[in-house]
Amino acid sequence: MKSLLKLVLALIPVAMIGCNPAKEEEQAPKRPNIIFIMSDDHAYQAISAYDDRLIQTPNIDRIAKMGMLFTNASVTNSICAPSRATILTGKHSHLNGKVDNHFHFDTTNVTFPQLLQESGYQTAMFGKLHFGNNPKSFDQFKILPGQGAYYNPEFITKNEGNITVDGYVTDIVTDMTLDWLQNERKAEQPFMLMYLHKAPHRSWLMAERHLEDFTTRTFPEPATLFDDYAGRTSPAGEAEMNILKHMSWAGDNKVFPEVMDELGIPEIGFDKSRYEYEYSRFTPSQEANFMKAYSKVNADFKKAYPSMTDQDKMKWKYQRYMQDYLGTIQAVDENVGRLLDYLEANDLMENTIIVYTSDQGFYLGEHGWYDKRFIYDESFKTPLLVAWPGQVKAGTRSDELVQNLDFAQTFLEAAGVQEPEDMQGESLVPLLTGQQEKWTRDAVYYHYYEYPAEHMVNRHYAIVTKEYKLIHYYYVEDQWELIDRKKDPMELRNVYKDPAYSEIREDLHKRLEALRTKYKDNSQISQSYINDLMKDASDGKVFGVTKEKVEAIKERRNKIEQSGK
Ligand code: SGN
Ligand code: CA
Repeated sequence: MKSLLKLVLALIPVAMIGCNPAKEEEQAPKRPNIIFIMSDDHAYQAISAYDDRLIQTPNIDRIAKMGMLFTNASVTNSICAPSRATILTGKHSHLNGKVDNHFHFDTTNVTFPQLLQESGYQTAMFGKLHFGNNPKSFDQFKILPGQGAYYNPEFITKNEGNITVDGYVTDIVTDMTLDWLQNERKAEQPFMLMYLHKAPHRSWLMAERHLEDFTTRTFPEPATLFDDYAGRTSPAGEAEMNILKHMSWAGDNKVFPEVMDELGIPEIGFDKSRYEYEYSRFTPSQEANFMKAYSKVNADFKKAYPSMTDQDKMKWKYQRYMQDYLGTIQAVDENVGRLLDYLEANDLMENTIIVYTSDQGFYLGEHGWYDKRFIYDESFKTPLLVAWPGQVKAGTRSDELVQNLDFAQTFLEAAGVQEPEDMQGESLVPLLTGQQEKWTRDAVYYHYYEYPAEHMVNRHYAIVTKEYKLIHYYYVEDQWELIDRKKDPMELRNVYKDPAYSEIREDLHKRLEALRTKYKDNSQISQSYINDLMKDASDGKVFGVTKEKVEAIKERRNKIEQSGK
């Protein structure tokens, strides 16, 4: 029945040819437009619809007010390009092949925009893709090369070659989006628009208009800012994403190099080429505004630094981090507001699905961290807000275990297009439209691969239920973690060896194996993805991975192999 409906809907554009459009509209349901808004590294802790302790995001919150907010949305692999590949293909990383940021996306993959375009949708993409190649099946695109830049950024475009646009990236991506809606959108076709922000990605350069306000704000600290990583297996303590130990004083915290020299502060965690790429792009007047705002910050820091303890430094860096990170989000929120206003003013709200999400979550000082990659909640989960006026009840919430894996099938079902059999997600349409009883998922699967790499987060895979996480750290480790999500929401205690959990542990092991079978993952496939990254790391081609680190990894690998695991 469902397939028949899909077939009928899919045939609509063909059937419409030569028909009286007015009559047609009366007879056939109009296929919805789809606007997919995604930011880069936007933590749900930094959206006021989830948590209003850090920032107010009234415009993003409008989407939640109009529709549904998901409290348990997660990603299958918490890193940028792999998340995007999963979104587009509806497949886990090991099947679409994009397991890390390092290698290019395989464009022979079938993607949902391709299927929508073939079925009569007009498609457009603006902003960050990060694939190493161009998006396929888009009628229009203007994308940032790689990570892109915050100021006066370059774009790779479908029709104009490579261009550089003056201004601030979040505003520009929105200008391009609105311009497309106004001037290129075809009224006779439904559209699928991907509006993809670079912000709030590192190195957190906010718009000039927010500098004064945000560089003087103070934010509450998370309870686990001083986590000592005891109580878990070794990967948490080995990761290089601690705010005090790894966040760069200059590139991230905006301490002027001359101040660092004067105070004798050695730089840490610093990718000089990225810093230069971002900071060399300012116009003189942009630079002057930056200097003005950060001169005050630097002057205060210079006075305070000599008497600062490590604890004080951590607190100071956390505040600096939050000021800049949240400053970039203020512009995202304003620009989402511009888009929503446009849709309202142009009668486009009624038949449009609007999604707001991030490519993954992010640590805002929890566990002392920034960045993502781990399966602990702040980076495993991701914000997800969906409006679809007329279909989704306003102001609703869902705590179901949904994933970025589900978008492709959700959009295909909404558009009445048959999903390919090998897609691995589940359409969210039942949850969105109040048919909760059709949703049966009780666990999700996760697999992170990018190691060795910047931040040095070990490879791991896991099963997550509403109550537990069972995590296997493998490759340079062979360690298991069991987290009781209800009793230990801050995820500080591994209870894997606690006899009180033995039955739960055994049950989760079985369910994890069943999930790996269901999703067609196994250790042979993982192994096939290990060698290429290790080779590039050995050749010095992976940022943050020194020769010494490679040697240490090889040694640990030998031990594991000798033990037969
Ligand atoms: C850059 C960042 C890292 C970040 C990766 C991946 N360093 O390399 O901190 O983990 O991107 O981010 S930076 O100094 O260059 O900003 S992702 O969102 O693209 O996956
Ligand atoms: Ca990201």
